[in-house]
Amino acid sequence: MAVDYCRFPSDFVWGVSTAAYQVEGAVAEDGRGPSVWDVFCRRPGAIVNGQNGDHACDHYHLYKQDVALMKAMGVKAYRFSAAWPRIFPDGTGQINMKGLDFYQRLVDELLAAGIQPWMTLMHWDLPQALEDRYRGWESRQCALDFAQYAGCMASHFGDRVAGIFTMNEFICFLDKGYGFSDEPFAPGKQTSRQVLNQARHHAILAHGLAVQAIRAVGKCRVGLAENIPNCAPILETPEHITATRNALRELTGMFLTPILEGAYHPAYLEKQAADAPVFTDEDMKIISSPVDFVGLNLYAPTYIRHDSASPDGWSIVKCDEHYPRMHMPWLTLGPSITYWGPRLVAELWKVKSIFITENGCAYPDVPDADNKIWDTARVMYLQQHLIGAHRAVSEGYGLKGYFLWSLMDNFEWACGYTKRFGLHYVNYDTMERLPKLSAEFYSHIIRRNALG
Ligand code: GBH
Repeated sequence: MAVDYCRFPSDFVWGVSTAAYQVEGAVAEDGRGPSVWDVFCRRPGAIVNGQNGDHACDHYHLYKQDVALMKAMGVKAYRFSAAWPRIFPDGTGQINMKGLDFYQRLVDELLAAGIQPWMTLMHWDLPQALEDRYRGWESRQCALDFAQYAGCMASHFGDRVAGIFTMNEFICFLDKGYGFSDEPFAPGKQTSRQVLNQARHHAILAHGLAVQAIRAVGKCRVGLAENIPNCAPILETPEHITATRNALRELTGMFLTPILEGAYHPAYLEKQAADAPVFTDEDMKIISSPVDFVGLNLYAPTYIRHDSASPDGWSIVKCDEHYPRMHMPWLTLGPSITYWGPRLVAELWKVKSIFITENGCAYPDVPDADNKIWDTARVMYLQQHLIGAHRAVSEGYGLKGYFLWSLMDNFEWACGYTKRFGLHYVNYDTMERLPKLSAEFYSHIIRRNALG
């Protein structure tokens, strides 16, 4: 008799994730307004091969098929994002009912299939109107407008979705969009440290105001999805573990730390000095409005060691060019992050309910002569990360669910369609979806609710 290897609790949430701009397409349909990504993709050199999300996976039209793919795998939850410019084409003002209807149809389809809908409100596709009107997150008004959008979504979907994530990954629409990365993202502008820090403040304030707006409607659970630096100790000794905990708290000192503690990390304010954001005590109270859960997007490790020579007591151990990685320059392989992420967040901030909201990898998949994709490397990546997740569950660190990135290959931002993260291979000429070996692997795990 086979013995179960790493059994999960019966209510563990097995899900898959996507994001609006990466899968929907139909960018000019049913009254959707442009987002900063639509405009950024038009900029020469911004995206590999000059690609864009105009058609993406055509999920806007093929969503029924996509829900059927999830159902076939036995997936229990779908985390998708709503496109703000579909709901408010102008950023604010008049609701576009046709945009709202799309998400109602999608949610109908999910509920009919017995799949929990989880909605993200902001996965980087800010309405271009707000960039034009007041330079997006540079303006405090953006936080107020986001809260209004959040309240609107909660009133229409609050009693139909399992949970709402306000924001996905602050750094990607702030630092990377405001000139502080080698790989720029939309809106692709060059700003100063001070402008960036103030925009970061407005974005976490927007999160807090959105939590309050969603609570005011009173129907659903709310949290956020963040890509904290995935700190893991170089060895599991008490001193390296303590160093790692301190490192995480400081490295996310401008995002998750203030959200969960109500104050910026002192080292952040100190290091930014004259460029530090301007804020009030009242802002910090709003920012730290209690959340029901924290979502972690976990891909690649940041190794930390205890370092008595450093003023902080820790330092980062870099992965060099020989270190194993998947098909993205930054995607180094460190599967213990699915353990350390939940554990450190639970220890630092006493968070009781944690979700891994993204985990997955790119691989240059090619269908064979029989149209099969034997993505053994992705299966290996997932298998190893699920061992870490199981360890977090079994040691009681509040890990309630796992959303795999992604249901299918999709528009991988600045990399266009050249990077494939899906459990399903998408043929972009025909829009056909082919389940890869990894889809079968994930389905098997979900059905057994165990790793073996
Ligand atoms: C997720 O972001 C996104 O939520 C999702 O939309 C995306 O498709 C998926 O990952 C795969 O990329 O630029 O050198 O600072 C995680 C992406 C990767 C963003 C690491 C920040 C830091 C590398 N993160 N990246 S660098």
